[in-house]
Amino acid sequence: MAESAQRNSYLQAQVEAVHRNLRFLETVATSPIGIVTDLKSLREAIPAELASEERDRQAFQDVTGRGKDPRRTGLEASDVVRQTFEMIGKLTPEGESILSSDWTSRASKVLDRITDRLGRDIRQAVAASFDGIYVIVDPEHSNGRPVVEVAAKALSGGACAIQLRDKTGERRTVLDAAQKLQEMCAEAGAVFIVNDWVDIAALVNADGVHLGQNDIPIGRARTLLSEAQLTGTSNALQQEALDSESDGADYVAVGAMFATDTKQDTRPAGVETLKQVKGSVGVPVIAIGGINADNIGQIAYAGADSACVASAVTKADDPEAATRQLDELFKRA
Ligand code: TZP
Ligand code: MG
Repeated sequence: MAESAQRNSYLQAQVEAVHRNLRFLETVATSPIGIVTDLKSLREAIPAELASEERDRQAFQDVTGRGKDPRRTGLEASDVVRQTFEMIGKLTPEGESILSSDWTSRASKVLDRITDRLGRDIRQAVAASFDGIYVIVDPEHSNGRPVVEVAAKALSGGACAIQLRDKTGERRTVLDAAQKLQEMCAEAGAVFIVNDWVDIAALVNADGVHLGQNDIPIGRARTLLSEAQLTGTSNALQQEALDSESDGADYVAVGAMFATDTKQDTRPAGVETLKQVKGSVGVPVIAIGGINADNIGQIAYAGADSACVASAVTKADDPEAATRQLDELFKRA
């Protein structure tokens, strides 16, 4: 008897938590309007006896006032709601359901829509911060210097993003470097992208992963990534960039713009292709390949949102000064 009373109060606390988290989602998932209405109707169908709108709002302010993007907190709240109502279902004795199967199936669909929407909004906001110099660090092209050291200098020089590209290292070495770079980029307010390795991007919670035409397809990569993590692709043709966008790429890189020694077997895709791509996709467009201080102006004029460079920074004697100079030239053009 005592056990059952205890379980009931425990279950009731979970029900109250679902109620509160749904109200929180109403405050962060503000569009489209249909989602808010659906959330409200789900919430109002919950038997939450202790709910207090005033107390909830106060609690939300405490959380959202801490500087974390409320959309990210919203994604976490969606997960919590789903796990909590599933647990309530499992712990409730047969025939005594608190949340009906109709309610849970409706809730599941609404939460899917919310995570889609919040994830897309977050990815778009992150991609919008590709607005300057995006630096690829690669241990094979850093003049023997550790990638973390080169990246630290690029960040001090104002890089908006760092990509870790390592085609030859042991996976654990790549993982360790990725972990460190993720922390450094988060601290600097820059985007961190892992080249090729979707698993490593997922493990270190990188901002995203960069995929070539013959790498894991975006759709498959997405199943390993969180909703908030980006995918970007390499493209040499306008059609490839269009296909990338319709497959869900959050940004497209176009190149090689100019001759490069950093990557073997690149296909040329000059400034004209860059202009065509910029005129035909809605996602940010990043120029790549052989970009340096002499030609970065052409890239900026052609409308690239960002210039992605490896050797112009990673092989410079002073990667910080090189990044700063490229950034100024790019933004001035
Ligand atoms: N993809 C197309 S060109 C290229 C990659 C990774 C190399 C970019 O390096 P660099 O040194 O800036 O030419
Ligand atoms: Mg690749």
